[in-house]
Amino acid sequence: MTAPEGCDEFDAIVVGAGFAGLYMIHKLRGSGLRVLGVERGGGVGGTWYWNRYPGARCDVESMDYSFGFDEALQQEWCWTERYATQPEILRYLNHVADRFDLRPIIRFETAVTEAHWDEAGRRWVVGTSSSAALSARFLILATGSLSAAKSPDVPGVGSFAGRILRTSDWPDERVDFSGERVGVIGTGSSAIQAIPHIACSAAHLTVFQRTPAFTIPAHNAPLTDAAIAERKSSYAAYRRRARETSPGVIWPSSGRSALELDAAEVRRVFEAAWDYGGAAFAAAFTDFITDTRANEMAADFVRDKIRAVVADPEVAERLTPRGFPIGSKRLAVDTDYYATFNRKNVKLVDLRSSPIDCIDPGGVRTTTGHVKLDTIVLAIGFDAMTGSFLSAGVRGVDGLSLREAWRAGPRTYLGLMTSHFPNMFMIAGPGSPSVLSNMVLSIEQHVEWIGALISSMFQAGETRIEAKTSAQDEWVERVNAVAARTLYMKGDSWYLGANVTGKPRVFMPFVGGVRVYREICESARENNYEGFVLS
Ligand code: NA7
Repeated sequence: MTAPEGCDEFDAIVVGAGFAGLYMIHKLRGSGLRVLGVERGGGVGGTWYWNRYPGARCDVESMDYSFGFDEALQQEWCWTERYATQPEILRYLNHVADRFDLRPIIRFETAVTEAHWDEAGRRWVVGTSSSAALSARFLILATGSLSAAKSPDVPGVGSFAGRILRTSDWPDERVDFSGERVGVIGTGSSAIQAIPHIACSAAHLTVFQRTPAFTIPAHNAPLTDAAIAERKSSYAAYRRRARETSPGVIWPSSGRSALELDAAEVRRVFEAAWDYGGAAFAAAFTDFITDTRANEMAADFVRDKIRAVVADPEVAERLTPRGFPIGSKRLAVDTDYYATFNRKNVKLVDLRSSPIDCIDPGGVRTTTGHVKLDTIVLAIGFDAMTGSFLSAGVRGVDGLSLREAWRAGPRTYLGLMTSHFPNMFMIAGPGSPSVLSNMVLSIEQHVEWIGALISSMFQAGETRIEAKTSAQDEWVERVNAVAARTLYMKGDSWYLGANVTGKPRVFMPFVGGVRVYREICESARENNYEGFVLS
């Protein structure tokens, strides 16, 4: 496919204006390139633009989950809480967009409908929902890992006479649940954050749970001036240290195997991790996600906590996760989740023992009864890590579609490029640390690597880069080999694509850690972009 005459031409088109897109646009424009951002939302924010449900919060601490690339930015912005709410993150991203004057080069409410590689012109020709075709030398998909919502796979969902809300596309205005009977379907991270809020405002809440999740209390609190000042006094050094860790955040850890200590010592370490709060619980012992016995100790500790918090032993039992390693499905971070089930207006329906038959006009019918509802909240998750890339309608060399190339699961080199798709980069793509790391830190690393490469290609007059199939094959094998040494393979998680019917079961993130990953990327660059063909 060639670019139609008169179409708008750019050096680079960046799809998405969340954390990844905003920084990529800023970076490329700073190198003197003509860049265009294309964003389907009406504003910046990406996942933080859409996921506006009550209680939405990041489960990485705010002073970590923010840009470190600009010292003035990180000094001037003041986070107010240990874990930032969705509105605060959205304010931050709007501030970033204004501070770097990015809005004028972003087309909002514009979805990419197709993108075809033009081999003769060595350009991408991009179709969008709102304008004539565009073309660019480089196409960068900054479309997010958790942005393509899973389609509702509950029979009869369209027949419901009441209101249906989705956590992944929440209305912009305040939603009033007062006096209502509300049902929430799903008990992943989004539901775990929303449920305590909805329970406080609805007359009655029914939670439909298929798989109970492990969740750790956030112990969220306002950030003190002293804590902010301390971090800011050496922010750059702190960020450097974070880049040397595995998850991209500095978490307290015993630095020991749980198997080395006696039961009382193990419990003391877990108690300290529980009191510290959040996903850092996974770092309490070094073998949390690699050793079955150590993992089971952690799981048992959390199960005891559930029993201690939930007053009704039967409800506690239904909320207790079993049958998969803790952490193999994403560890949730909550505020008052388990305690919410002590409220008189909250009921838990266990879909394992009474599955949903269908949704009908009046509510949800399970195999054991009917629950009348005014509003149903779907918190059923995402076609994670690949959905947003596949929905862009991308076709590479000889018209090969990305969907076809990834039919048996995503194949990338370093999570950055995929062979047969020249000049197309992904930010936080499958095969990179992405969702199993501090996303913002990983995004910065990708943007800087891609930015340096594109800029050097322009200087050298090079017009085409493609990942070698052999390098890609080796990388896919390595990603799988690292994952095979962990317990991640034993949970039916969205990391494995197991939440979407028919999706190939392939472990998608690189779990070797952000330090190792960065060193591999740096080494490829130093070796003349080893694994890529440049011309
Ligand atoms: P998740 O973590 O994928 O959770 C989705 C939840 O919805 C999970 O409990 C699912 O149960 C449940 N689900 C999905 N489909 C159905 C149907 N058809 N019937 C009943 N229950 C269903 O998505 P979230 O949005 O909560 O979180 C995604 C990430 O966003 C999160 O990890 C954070 O990083 C932010 P299942 O486990 O499949 O049995």
